[in-house]
Amino acid sequence: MQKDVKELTQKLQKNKKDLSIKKLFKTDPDRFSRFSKQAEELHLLYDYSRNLIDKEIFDGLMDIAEAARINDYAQRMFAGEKINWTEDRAVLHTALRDFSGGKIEVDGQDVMPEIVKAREKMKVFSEKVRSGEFKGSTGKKISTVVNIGIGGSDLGPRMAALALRAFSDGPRPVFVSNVDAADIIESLKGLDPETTLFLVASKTFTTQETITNALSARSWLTSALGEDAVEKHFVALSTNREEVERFGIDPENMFGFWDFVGGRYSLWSSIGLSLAISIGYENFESMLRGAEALDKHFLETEYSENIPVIMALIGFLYNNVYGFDTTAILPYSQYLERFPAYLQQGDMESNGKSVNRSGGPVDYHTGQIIWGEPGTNSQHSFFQLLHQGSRIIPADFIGYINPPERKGDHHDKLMANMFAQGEALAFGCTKEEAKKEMQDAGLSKEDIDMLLPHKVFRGNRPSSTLLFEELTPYTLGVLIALYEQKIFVQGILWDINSFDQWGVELGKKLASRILKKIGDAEVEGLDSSTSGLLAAYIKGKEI
Ligand code: G6Q
Repeated sequence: MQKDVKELTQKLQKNKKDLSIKKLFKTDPDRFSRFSKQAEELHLLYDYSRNLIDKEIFDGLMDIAEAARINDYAQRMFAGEKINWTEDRAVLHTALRDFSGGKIEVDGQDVMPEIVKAREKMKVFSEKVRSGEFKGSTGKKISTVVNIGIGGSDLGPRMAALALRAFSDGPRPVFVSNVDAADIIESLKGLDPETTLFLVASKTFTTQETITNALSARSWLTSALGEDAVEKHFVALSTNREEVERFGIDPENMFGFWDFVGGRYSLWSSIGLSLAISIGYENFESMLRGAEALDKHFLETEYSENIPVIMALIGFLYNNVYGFDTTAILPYSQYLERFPAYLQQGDMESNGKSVNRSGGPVDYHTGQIIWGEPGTNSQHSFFQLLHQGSRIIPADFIGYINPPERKGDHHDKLMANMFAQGEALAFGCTKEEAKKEMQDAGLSKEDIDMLLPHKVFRGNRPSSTLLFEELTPYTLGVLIALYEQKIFVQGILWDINSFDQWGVELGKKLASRILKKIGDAEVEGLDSSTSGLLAAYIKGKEI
């Protein structure tokens, strides 16, 4: 951490108090309005009143935000400065959702004209596929679009395509990512080569998993329709023209983006083409505009009213002052079923670092550990631990006042559960309350005595709630950008580079070394565990 951020954090650690959320609400009838924020332009109500904060802690967090000069760093990112210093790159996924008409320069070159051109190309192509003007090699309309990619080239479009399913009126999107053949085998089952379009999504176009899957898809297609069909059934989403051509895809059918768009931030680029084809370009653009609105809020709102800044600081407080280990992400929307998985990459790949800006080791925890599942299903699985486990796990609830479609009282029930869970976590159930409940139910004294300790909920478990007006492409854009900027702010607080990912390289390198050994049936030069496992694999392999 920068020196002054560290000192202010130590001050918070030293003055750490045993706050009771219940008492905080009792002593301050205005607590909800004090610690919540309605942002009309984002269609969002953010409630952070059920957290372990009081005015003094909140002010302490604001001092940290000031000391960290968050807005200065944000301005530098948005202006195209090369803030990803280990890769010597600008970080401009924000430019992809910029409709202001202004200039953004990287190395003295305005990047906006190229971005506008790329958006136009996506628009024209997605409309052609949707209308049937673009046809497969045998003249048939495309009915299924298969996105082949992994990591940032998969998680974003997959999550968003699921989230916006209710808006899909185009070809069905399918996603293949795992190098496990099961993924492509099962995904291709029942598909018709004549009406299937493959989007090979890979920034580098060298990723083992993606190229392996793309080659299998290619042979599936050509064995049915012949070599010439490739041109009409394969499109590339990439920055690597040479490799795309080498694969046999016409560069005309390549949708580019740039080095300044990190993989896990690339949904806003041509990597989102499967989504644009599925929901239509207008809806896709609306998602970009939602993200743009969030960016504007982030850049122009004072820290004490700034939602991503507050979210980041609360996460920082739990991580670095209270020492809570993990954070649960709990969308009360089936549409957001992949959102926690998406966010795991966004958050943990960005901030799972232990080397600071000056190249030295950090001596504090970085990176929130994120996990979660949609409610209400998760209530029937891990909520037990959230309510009565020995650890405190702060949670983010995400819900919508209006779902894309109402059916009976499903949504009221869903939301009642979400509100109730936050309430139960915060306020729990005292001994007296639990006893009275059992007495009212007519239980014997012995049973009450035996059950009582198990029926008590200590409460005081913090959570925040993001309540959106409705689930639309626009509000999905807001939600994703909100977490992106939260992650960015935390990277500044922890004084790390949130935009590289060297930590994923070693495993890849070792896997390719081992793969060569499998081919050679040679197992020397490895540690005894790796060579033992490998020997067993080679011996038992059925060919
Ligand atoms: C994300 C990472 C990583 C990347 C995948 C796929 O920030 O860089 O998840 O997206 O490794 O890479 P390609 O798009 O190059 O295939």
